[in-house]
Amino acid sequence: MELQVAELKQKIEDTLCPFGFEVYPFQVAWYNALLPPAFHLPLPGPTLAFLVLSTPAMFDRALKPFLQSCHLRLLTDPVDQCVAYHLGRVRKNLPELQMEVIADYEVHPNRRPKILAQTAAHVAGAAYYYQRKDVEADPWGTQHISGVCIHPRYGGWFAIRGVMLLPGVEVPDLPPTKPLDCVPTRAARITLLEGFNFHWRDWTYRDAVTPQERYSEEQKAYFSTPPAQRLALLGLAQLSEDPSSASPELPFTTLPPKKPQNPSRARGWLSPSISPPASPGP
Ligand code: B12
Repeated sequence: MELQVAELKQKIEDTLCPFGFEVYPFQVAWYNALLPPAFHLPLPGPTLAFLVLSTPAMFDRALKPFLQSCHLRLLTDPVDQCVAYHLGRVRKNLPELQMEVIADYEVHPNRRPKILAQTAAHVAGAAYYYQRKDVEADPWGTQHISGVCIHPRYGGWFAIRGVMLLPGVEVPDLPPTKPLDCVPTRAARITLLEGFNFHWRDWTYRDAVTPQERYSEEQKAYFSTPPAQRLALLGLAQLSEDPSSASPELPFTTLPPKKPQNPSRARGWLSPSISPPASPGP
């Protein structure tokens, strides 16, 4: 890996890894090469970017302390605000760098996602993106089948949080890293894609490989609970839903709040026949 990339990666990891995140460098060109122009990132191909994902540890190491520190203040999207807070810390620790962050939930006005998180995870070598076309003679006929990324150590027990782009930092010699194909057989890929598409609420697709760590029962309960009741589940309560009670000290330095542009709205530009999940989790 280029020295410059290795140093930057180390600095970002020092900031994020203790809180349960992982980062993987890639070139914008690798991402753009797989996508039609409408999805391209409008930066020179050799521009350096980092894919950011959260591991199961993020819940205890980042989210719970964040919720406790924001106790009784208004949080509209706690997980996204927590991630934004931590990505903001990266920005603060690297003030000499221009940095653009695109979160997984951000969409264009036509509702197209600003970043295809799974394609980015694949080209960054973080997690193999299994798609319908990776199954020979697939059995699904005319059904829409969404693809899913599997991480070699966490299986499906992780979430892709976004990408950090570093305009002006060009790394044409960065060698590409292939993601590990940890679900190599046709039968296992069918089971995986069916689990992700038709039974994702039972969590089983996440065990496509035996993971090093899963979400705890508490974390699963948190993400299975409707957002309005999640704080109470952790023994925390919010005083008021009045936006004027939002604390000016909240460290939202990186990303706008999610509310108007969440994944279930992102769904709208795809097929109207796809039904949204009851409570999207990580
Ligand atoms: C919209 C959306 C939904 C919609 C529609 C799903 C869909 N994929 O069609 C709905 C609401 C149904 C949904 C549901 C769920 N979702 Co969702 N969703 C998204 C979101 C925001 C955008 C996905 C999207 O629209 N992609 C657009 C399509 C066109 O992209 P595509 O199919 O990948 O096609 C491109 C590739 O094929 C690429 N390409 C072409 N050739 C090649 C070759 C290679 C090698 C590669 C790599 C790429 C590539 O080109 C195509 C575009 O032209 C992403 C986050 C994000 N920003 O990406 C999360 C995301 C995909 N969802 C996620 C999850 C977990 C879920 C749920 C389990 C609920 C949950 N949150 O717990 C359920 C699963 C049910 C299901 N059927 O998908 C995770 C998946 C994590 C993973 N391990 O892969 C993501 C990444 C969110 C995250 N933060 O981690 N989701």
